[in-house]
Amino acid sequence: MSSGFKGKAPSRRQFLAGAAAAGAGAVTAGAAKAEGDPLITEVQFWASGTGDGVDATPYGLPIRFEADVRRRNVEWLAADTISSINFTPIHALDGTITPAGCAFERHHSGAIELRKQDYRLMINGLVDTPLVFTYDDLERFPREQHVYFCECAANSGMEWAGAQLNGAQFTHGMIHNMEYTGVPLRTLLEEAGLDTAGDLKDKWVYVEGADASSNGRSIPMEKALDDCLVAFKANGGALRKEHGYPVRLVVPGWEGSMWVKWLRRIEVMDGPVESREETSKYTDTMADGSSRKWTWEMDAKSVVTSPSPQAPIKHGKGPLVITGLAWSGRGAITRVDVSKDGGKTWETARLAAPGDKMALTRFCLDTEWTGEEMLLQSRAMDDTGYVQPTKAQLREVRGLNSIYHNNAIQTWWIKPNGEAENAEVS
Ligand SMILES: Nc1nc2c(c(=O)[nH]1)N[C@H]1C(S)=C(S)[C@@H](COP(=O)(O)O)O[C@H]1N2
Ligand SMILES: [Mo]
Repeated sequence: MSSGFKGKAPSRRQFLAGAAAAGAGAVTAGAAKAEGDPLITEVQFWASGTGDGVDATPYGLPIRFEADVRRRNVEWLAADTISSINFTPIHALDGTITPAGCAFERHHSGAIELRKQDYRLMINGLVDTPLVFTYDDLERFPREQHVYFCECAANSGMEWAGAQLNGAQFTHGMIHNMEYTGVPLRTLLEEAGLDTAGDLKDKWVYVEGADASSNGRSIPMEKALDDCLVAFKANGGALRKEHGYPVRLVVPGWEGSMWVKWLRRIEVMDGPVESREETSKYTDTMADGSSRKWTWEMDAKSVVTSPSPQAPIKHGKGPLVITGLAWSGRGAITRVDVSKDGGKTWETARLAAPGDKMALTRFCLDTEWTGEEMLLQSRAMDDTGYVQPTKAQLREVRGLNSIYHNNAIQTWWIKPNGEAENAEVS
């Protein structure tokens, strides 16, 4: 292999020098130290012996050095963890798919353990033939695979009154994005037969879980027949217990509360039930005290995940990657703008891939940081033409009494030392 290649390949130093001349700047600053670095000049212990054999971890977990990338809850939010929520560490992830092991959980009466053998799904009410499916039955229907985000309507809810929680994980982490495999709900409803229901326009389905809370929600028939999935796999594998094993409902683009886990019953009805989770909860109290209901779709939203309070800039001025997530429950993300000055001027970010409908979209702005403070914001647009509002714009319409459905623009105050803090410029 002693071809002429060796002589022609640029040395690391030449490469770095070239890169610097091309404007890559301070990314190369550490290179000069390479010569005296024992990590380069000495044989390290990991190269002096052998590593683990193939069966050391039949089902692997992340390496221990990444232990900090984990779900977290905010203890004062709920009296007990069985009816609470934790948050996805979005500040530490990239791409769009959320690893199941750190995807947020929201339970009203704890995560239950339900075996496939004990699983039953009933369809009843205004159907021609009431049916009960086992888990195995579900796997015999034609299936579909789709990537969708699931966002709790309470995501960013604590931020209505002002900047509150210090980290993208806490302000925006009630969201996950997975590839689901499942049977269209339409297929199962048609299997039971909808002639008895008559005109489907004013019909609803009521969906319930097998947990003690049951988390019942009413869904208009139009949505039930459109794109809802009765899902039994996420990210290629079985659903995790905490995400509804063995079967959950996927309601693309609509608030997480409707994504019933441990799905046990679907009743076709001639009206909505107006259950707890769609009256006293998950409605929006307006300025005049009245309540806005049936706000199912999650409006376009985005957040810079890095830099952010839990992901400060540690490398000083020079090349900086600003990255984040954008999504819309009404369709696909078409554009994301980033502002460094609290919304006075905007630059259009690069989308890692064209936005998928009702799925997370990753954006990046590859930029140079002068070392000055920034008021970092992102603003999402979707294919309906909707533009993510500022906090002031949202409050003008909704007042200050809301908890749910806060999709306002988020601001991170980046300080000259690279640290970041939750801030509000409105
Ligand atoms: N059966 C059941 N389904 C449920 C819930 C529940 O407590 N029980 N919580 C709902 C709420 S409010 C949300 S936001 C999502 C959260 O899904 P996740 O736990 O997979 O993140 O599940 C929904 N489905
Ligand atoms: Mo939720």
